[in-house]
Amino acid sequence: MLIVGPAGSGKGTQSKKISQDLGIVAISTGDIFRVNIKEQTDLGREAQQYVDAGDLVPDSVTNRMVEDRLTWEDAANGFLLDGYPRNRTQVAALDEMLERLEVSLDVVLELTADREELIARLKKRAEIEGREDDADEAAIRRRLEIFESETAPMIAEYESRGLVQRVDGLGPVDEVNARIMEALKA
Ligand code: B4P
Repeated sequence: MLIVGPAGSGKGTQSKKISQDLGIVAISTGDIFRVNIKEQTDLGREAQQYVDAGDLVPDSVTNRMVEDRLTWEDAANGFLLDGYPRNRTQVAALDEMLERLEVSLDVVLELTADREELIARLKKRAEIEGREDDADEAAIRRRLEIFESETAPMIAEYESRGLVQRVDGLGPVDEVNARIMEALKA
């Protein structure tokens, strides 16, 4: 399963809940980058400037990282990818990875929310968690722009494959989660 949506739409929040409910591992490319940046690994040093600016980390780096992560034992019984793929190049890479793993994609869950709500949520999180990319207005704008220019066309591609379930991400977390569970039943 994939979970997609603009920054602040609730991807990370909901993927943790879905992972618990369905007993499958949630893999967040954003979280992996943040851990590596904190620990200043080679990957973290490579990714930091892009994450802080709200740009996508280069596809070659991101694809390699996901390909490696999908070979871990905890992904053998199914997985949820949060924040990956984010553009068409990553879709093509993921298609190849899934083919090699002999896994087929069941659903692409798209969370939606209006721009004002997205910005309000990210600013609130900046106060609570102090993420650099939430604290910087230019980085927030950049993330939302990239969603429109690169990720939305990618979602359209999955839509043409009949895989997209769109869920309204507005409202309390538990309400959104209930909507997601309903959509997944369908
Ligand atoms: P991500 O970690 O994916 O960051 P995000 O888009 O902001 O989503 P996140 O999951 O953190 O937030 P959520 O909407 O759950 O990416 C960060 C950066 O990593 C990218 O900019 C890029 O540089 C890099 N990156 C990641 N993946 C990449 C890829 N595939 N290719 C290249 N680069 C990549 O939640 C936001 C806030 O809203 C939270 O504070 C939450 O508490 C709140 N919230 C959630 N649901 C709510 C609700 N219903 N009501 C109120 N608040 C809610």
